[in-house]
Amino acid sequence: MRIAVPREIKKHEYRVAATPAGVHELTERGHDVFVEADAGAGSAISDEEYLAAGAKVLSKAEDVWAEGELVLKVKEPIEQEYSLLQRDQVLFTYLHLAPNRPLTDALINAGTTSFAYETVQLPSGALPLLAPMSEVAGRLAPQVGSYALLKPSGGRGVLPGGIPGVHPARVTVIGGGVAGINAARIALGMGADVEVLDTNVDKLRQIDNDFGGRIRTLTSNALTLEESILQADMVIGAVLVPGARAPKLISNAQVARMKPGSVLVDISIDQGGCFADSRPTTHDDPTYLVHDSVFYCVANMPGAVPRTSTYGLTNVTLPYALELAGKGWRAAARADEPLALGLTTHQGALVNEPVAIAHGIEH
Ligand code: PYR
Repeated sequence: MRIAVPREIKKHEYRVAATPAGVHELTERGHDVFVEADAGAGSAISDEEYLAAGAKVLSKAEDVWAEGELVLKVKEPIEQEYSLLQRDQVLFTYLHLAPNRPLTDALINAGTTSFAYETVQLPSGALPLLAPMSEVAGRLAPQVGSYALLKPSGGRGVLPGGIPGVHPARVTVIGGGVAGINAARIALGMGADVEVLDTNVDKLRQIDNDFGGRIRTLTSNALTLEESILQADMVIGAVLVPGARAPKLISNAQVARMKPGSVLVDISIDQGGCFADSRPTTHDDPTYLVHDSVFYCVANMPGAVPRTSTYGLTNVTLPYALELAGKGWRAAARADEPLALGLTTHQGALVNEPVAIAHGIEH
């Protein structure tokens, strides 16, 4: 099969969808791999490494896309890429369509067969192609949140770990999934006073066990959540309903009552965000004020640590890419139910239920 790996062009997106080792695996199995020049540069991978692994390196994005029976990407296509989508093409990437009607329409109109990384789901409910990026975003959240907490950044001027004799920062993590646990772990490591809320008591039990009670756990409901965020210096939103829009858990009126200079980091922003006032931002202008609180809503947080993220992501996507390339998408999806759950659009139809519901489209 002919496989295309374009360079990512979303703002400050430096990841790439295949490493030289991945290209080597694909070419060893007889596939032709076309990588756009400089696609790996942001992740410190050179064109020479791809060439040595058996790829053909092409300089123009249009030529790379045109070659691809299977296109491997990291981020959802942005507007400039809509015209490159083809009917007889399988696109394998993050899509996050629930909050993105223009891309949903572009995929439907182009007739592209698309599989979304974020809805590939194991019978346990785990999301194997989202997990490593949830780990990255979760671990990064207290780091960027701490920077936003600095007074010169507009924050409250609180050191996460405090010092002897002075309180540490209070950090509320909403959601005890992969992103939430990783956020809590790093916030705890910084010395903060950390509380995790989730509606699933089993998850809270696990966190309590894993951290020996050093992270407080609370069953989430509207009142408990409000009490927690009103005490917090930093709130990290890490809630996810696979494929669907994130629920809005903190209102504008509640933000008005939060501590001045408090920081809210919305890891759920790719799925529309879990705070009422969240709107996507970029790495070069990551924050904005709502009342006196600082919102951080960068939609591709892992893009800031591309070397780690590229390897973390491709470790888990490669086995699926090998299946898609080796068997063709129909046979691969028939043989692998988790992969089948990633199928999102096909020949002008939207086949993912949560996305269809989010847009009120028949499926
Ligand atoms: C990202 O890592 O950017 C996702 O979209 C999950």
